[in-house]
Amino acid sequence: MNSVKLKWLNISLVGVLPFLLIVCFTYSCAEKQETKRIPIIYSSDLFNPPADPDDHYDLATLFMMQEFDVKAFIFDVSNHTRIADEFSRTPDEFGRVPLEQIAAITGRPIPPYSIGLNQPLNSPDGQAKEQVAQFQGGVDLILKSLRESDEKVLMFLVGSCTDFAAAYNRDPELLRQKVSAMYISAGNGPSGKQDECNAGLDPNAYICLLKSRLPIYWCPCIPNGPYRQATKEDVLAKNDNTYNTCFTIPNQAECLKNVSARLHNFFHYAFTASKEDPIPYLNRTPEELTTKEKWIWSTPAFFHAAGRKIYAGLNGGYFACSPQVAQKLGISDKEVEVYAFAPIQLSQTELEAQEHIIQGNLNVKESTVKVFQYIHPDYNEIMESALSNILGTY
Ligand SMILES: [Ca+2]
Repeated sequence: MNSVKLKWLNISLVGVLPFLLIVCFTYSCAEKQETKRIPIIYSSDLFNPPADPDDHYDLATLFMMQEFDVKAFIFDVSNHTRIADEFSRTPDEFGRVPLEQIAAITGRPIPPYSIGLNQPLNSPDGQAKEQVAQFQGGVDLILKSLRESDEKVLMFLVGSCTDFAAAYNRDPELLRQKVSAMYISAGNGPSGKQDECNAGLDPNAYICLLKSRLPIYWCPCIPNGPYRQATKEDVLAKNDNTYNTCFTIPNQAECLKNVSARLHNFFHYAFTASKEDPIPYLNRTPEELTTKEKWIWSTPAFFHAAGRKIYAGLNGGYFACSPQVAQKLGISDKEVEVYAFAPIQLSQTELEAQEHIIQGNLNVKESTVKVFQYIHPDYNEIMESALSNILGTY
């Protein structure tokens, strides 16, 4: 077996980071000011009823953050349309309903949306043009949105990598010119087997994006090995288990206790898999939410992309806000370093490629790929508080 290292020397110019665009975001709705918003293309395995309502938390967070302007929304259906069994979803179950609900709650326009590819790429450079027309709309929308944008666009994926990778493979130069940053919530961290759900849905697409030399912010979801979070001991040891974004909400009703009635009902609709008319449902009298635990992954990617920092509140809890808002709140001196992104050089032998294994070298000063790492032992508690507070602003 040829074991020549296929190095992805991800060292090149990194585009102007989008969070440099951020100015003066204000914390309360009443204080909203006109700001230059960051154009976003978002890909999510959002379903109604949800496969996992973590995507509803992500959707709500995305739309509550005034820094973002969602220009295109891709329904990643790759995990639920491949096999004709009880897990299959029909087109009316794709994420249109929660998207319309959250737009109604936040007063944001419903962005253009489309359904993505339903089969994985045949190879890391696959374009997926052979897939049926019904599932081509997502890639087409990505390319159209980028072509029509006068400025660079930030891309988030919180499901499979399929649509972003197919778009890249069809027009790599367009993405090089127009993508300011791409946040990839997938994988298992710097080295070893990449069998996490989002990475595993399309290993070719995942590898394609990591080696693309686009400005990638890699947000692995879980460590290697048994399904778990990093522990405080891992954080203190700064080991490989800390290179992932996972945190848990121990009690969802508690986390959501300060949200508006309409946002409460948005979550209630999802948690109960309601079939009622979705927009009028937002105005009903709130009923109790589940107290079950929930695992969450993408929140820090949103905060980082918006240029927000994390601060301890004057009366407890933690807030993710811009330095300008922190100054207004009188908490500028209470910034807490909770996570960081580190440059990483990735490589893979042909044998490793067959086994979905990658090797990461963190001992580099620069790379187009930057990997997320927990650096605070109280990461879980801090992130849960910051999420609760941001959702509580609507
Ligand atoms: Ca997801």
